[in-house]
Amino acid sequence: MAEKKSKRDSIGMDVKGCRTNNGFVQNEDILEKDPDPGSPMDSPQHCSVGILGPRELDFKDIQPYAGMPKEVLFHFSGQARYRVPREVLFWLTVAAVLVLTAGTIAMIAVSPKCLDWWQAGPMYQIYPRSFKDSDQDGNGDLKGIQDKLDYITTLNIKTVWITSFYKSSLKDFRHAIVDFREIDPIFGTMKDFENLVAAIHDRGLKLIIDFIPNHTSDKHAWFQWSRTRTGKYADYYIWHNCSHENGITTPPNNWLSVYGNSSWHFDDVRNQCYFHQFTKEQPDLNFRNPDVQEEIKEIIQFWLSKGVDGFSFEAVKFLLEAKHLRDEIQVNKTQTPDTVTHYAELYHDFTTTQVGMHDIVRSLRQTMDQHSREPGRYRFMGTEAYGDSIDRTMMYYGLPFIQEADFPFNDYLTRLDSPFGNSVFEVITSWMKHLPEGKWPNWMIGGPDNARLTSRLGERIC
Ligand SMILES: [Ca+2]
Ligand SMILES: [Ca+2]
Repeated sequence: MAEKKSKRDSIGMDVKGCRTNNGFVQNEDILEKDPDPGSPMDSPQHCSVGILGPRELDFKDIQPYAGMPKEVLFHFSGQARYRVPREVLFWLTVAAVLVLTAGTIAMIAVSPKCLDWWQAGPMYQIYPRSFKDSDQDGNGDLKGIQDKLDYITTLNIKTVWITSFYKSSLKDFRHAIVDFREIDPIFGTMKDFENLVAAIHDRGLKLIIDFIPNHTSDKHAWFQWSRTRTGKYADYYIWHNCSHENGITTPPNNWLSVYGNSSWHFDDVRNQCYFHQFTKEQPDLNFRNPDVQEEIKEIIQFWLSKGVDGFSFEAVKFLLEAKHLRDEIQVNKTQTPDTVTHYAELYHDFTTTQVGMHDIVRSLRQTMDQHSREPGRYRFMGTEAYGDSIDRTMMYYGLPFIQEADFPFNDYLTRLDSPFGNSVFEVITSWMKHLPEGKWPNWMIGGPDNARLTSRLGERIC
């Protein structure tokens, strides 16, 4: 036994002029042995340790032991009974790490995202003139909205949506804007607006506002400069030659205003006709002019810098008109052309949803995104295109890699004559069926164009 142990301890080592290396073997005999003070082996000596060649090794009858030299270790580690379990454990560990990593990525990918503020709660749209009058002058105003914020909060509303409050003429429910950067005096002052924004944010609410970029008031300074062909403003609106004799205008084509009759109006200052999709007091801006697009972008930035959290861009399908002036097609081909005066009597293939319109909407999105980069400051963008088909409406969500609106407002429920049972089911399933993957739906149940829900349906249902 002692012989075997000695052989084990000294294997692989060729001692030349120094002690045999016993490694970490717990050889009590060696540890307890008093060294001979006179022995030359007591003093440190330089010695050389040589490794015997493979042919000199003899592992017969040797078992693995703690502290074995590497030659012995290699000998045993290469044996199948040690190598195979070791490799199995290694590859199992690698596989486990890969599975865990893939599982984590998959869970993150399929988990629903946290809702953004514009998804987390209802929006409450306010037509300020009829909401609350804080100074009893007969007109609702911005201070009135501020007075009602606590009430709005109790409704669990998350977003306040205020319709047009810009300085305007009295035309078309104040949608004929004289100055996009001013508050109309009947609603208050810019200071009132800034106080309202602060009060809304103090309550953890968000604010979005209406904006109709398609047109201005004919009282707007741009139009006044345009009709006198002043500098760059000469091309800010859509002007065409037309004849005007004895008080009768012959327009360039048969295009009609949304409110009926010709969409061209003769201007005796410029001696040309200008185009208007809505009233004649609302001349259409020329969105094919880059300067006009830049002006609109700067107006959006102005209000975003005031703290507005988003926009609802209205009437966007009217932004562009065909450059050719071909007549639009009559719905009833047998109708005498002179009697076609109602908007519904033409197909509006040349005055709505023209090629390039969505490019403008995307540029509006880009402007919003420039102000969304700070954490928690995402700027919402909605679009409104009343009367569009469901397919066209869905286009405002954008394309898979080109975003437009966060959502186009879904007013189909408000259009129902009898919002009950199957008709409601069809509206909801139609929207969900056409909704692009990953996009967010919305359900308008009222707005400034409709009577209140309780008035339409009755208190018992609401
Ligand atoms: Ca008032
Ligand atoms: Ca237009």
